[in-house]
This record gives sequence, C-alpha cells and structure tokens, in this order.
Amino acid sequence: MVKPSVFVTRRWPAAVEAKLAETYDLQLNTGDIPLSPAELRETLGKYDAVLPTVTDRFTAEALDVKGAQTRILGNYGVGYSHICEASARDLGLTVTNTPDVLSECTADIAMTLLLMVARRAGEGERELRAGNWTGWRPTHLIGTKVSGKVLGIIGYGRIGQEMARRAHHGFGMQVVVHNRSPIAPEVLARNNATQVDSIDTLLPMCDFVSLHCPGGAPNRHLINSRRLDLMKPDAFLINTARGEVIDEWALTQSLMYGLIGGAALDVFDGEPRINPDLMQCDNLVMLPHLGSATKEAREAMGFRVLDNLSDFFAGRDPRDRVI
Ligand code: 8YV
Repeated sequence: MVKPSVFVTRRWPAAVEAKLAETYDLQLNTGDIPLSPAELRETLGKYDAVLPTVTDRFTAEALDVKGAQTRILGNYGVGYSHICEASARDLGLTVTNTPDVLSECTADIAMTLLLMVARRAGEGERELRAGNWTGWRPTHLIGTKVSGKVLGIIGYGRIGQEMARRAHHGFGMQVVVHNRSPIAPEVLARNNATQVDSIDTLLPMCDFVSLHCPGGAPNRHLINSRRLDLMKPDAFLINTARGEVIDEWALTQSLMYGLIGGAALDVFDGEPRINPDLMQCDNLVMLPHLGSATKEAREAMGFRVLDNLSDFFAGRDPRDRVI
C-alpha cells in the first residue's frame, strides 16, 4: 500500500518524527526556517498532508492554489488563526489542532508571567546581570502581593480554566471570567469563578487580567486604549494568547504613562519582530512565545497530530477537526 505523503514544516521532537516516519512517507523542512507563502503554497501541490506551526502563515494568498494534493493541515498547536479559514474551506481542506495537551504548560507560563510582573522579577534580573545591584534595602524593587487579589480571565476555555485553577487553589485569588458563551455553573464552581457578561464590566474589577481567547481578525485589538483605560491604574495585563489581541501601541502608551501597573507578554503582533517601543518599558516582562515549550507538551502535541492523521487516513472524522 502506498504511504500517504506528509510534510512537516519545522523540526519536531525526534520521538514524534520517528513515529511519523513509520507510517508515512515523511518529508521534513530540514532547514528549520519558516517557509515563505510561496513555498507553503508549493507544498500543497506535493503532499497529502501538511503539518504547519504558528510560524506558517497560510494566508488566502498561500492557499490560492488550483488542484491541491493536500487534503489535511494538521496544525501543531492549539491556535490556528495563522490559517485563513475561508480559503481552507474553499479548498476543501480538513484542519485539525492540538487542544488539551498544552493547557497546563501554557497556564504555567501565564502564571509565571503574572508572578514575574507583580514581583518585578524581570527588572530585578536585569539589574543584577547588569552589575547594578547595590544590596538589600527596604524600598528596593517593591512589587505587588498576588495572594487574595482579583484575577480576570478573558476566554474561559481549557487554558483559561487551568490558569484559574492555579490562581484560585494555589494563590487564593478570586477569579472573574468573561467568555463568548455561558460557562456551566459546575465548571465555574471548580475554581469558585464568577462569569460577567462583558469585558468592559470585568476590567475595572481586576488586579490582574489574563488573556486566553483565540487570536485572528475577530479578536484583533480586543484590548485597545479605551479598554486599557478601564483597568485599575495599578492592574497588570498578561497575554499568552495571541499578539494581535492587544493594540501594542495603546499598551506602550499605558505603560509609559503609568496608566496601568505593568504587563507581561509571551506573544506579539507580527512576532518575532518586537515593537521597539515595548523594549523601552521597564514595567513589562517579555518571553519569546514559550507557552507550550516543554518536552512533555511538545511531544504530546506531535502525538496528537499523529492521532488526527490516523483518524483522517482511516476515513474517520479527525478527533480535533476545527475546519
Ligand atoms: C505553540 C501556541 O507552541 O498552541 C498554540 O496555539 O501558541 C504555542 O504554544 C505554537 O502554536 C506551535 O505552533
């Protein structure tokens, strides 16, 4: 039997690549540099399945092909706003993602960012490494206590719920959530969370706000200057979702003029390019998109893509089909 051909756009954990090679005619982008839209488009003419990551922008232009050989895009990651949904549908592509397996690790990074920005850990590390630490003093790098504070969560899916679990059970925080659809009372009760009906209601209530909603056009600049102004002047904003959810220009204004307490970002609009104004903000912690970057999560993501491919090539509806 001819093995389906599969193209992996970036290098994956070795164990997953080995497993893929057992079942499929596997091709790797050994250069491990993101492919251009033209190169991505070319893959659609050659392989039965293409397995992209967040760095592969399958825009309408990249998906503008006639007679694609590819039938499935098995996305390595939970967010898929880098794939143009309308064009994928027009091409008749099946698209899958990798939910669940990275929720805990991504929530760990969100909690790390929350703690870092509240306790000024980034500033402290920068000071110490620059050789500028002059020793302990009562007023040095005074931060904000986390325990008992109010955490607002925008987007109460799997990652948002894991964040709430850490915050409530680990740090005794009060959790307020906003979600597009109503959350079942028993799901809210697990973390003693309260659901409010609008983001505008949530923002002024919170000492910390953590974003866990999808990216893409509908949520572009969901957090804009008007909404930043609704936050308490000493509140902190955390983003492990997608860069475009925040208007970064508005955020730099709020940070530079001290209109909010600080922010902590794992994702950026147009990453890996970083808005130079962000670099000037001391009350900002930045990480290079580390949400799912653990050995365990990255392997589990790969095996989850494999499960979806097995479903698809066996003629079943893939378990994590999103398009
Ligand atoms: C992934 C992520 O590492 O899964 C997601 O949506 O943001 C990341 O944690 C990345 O998307 C890999 O494609």
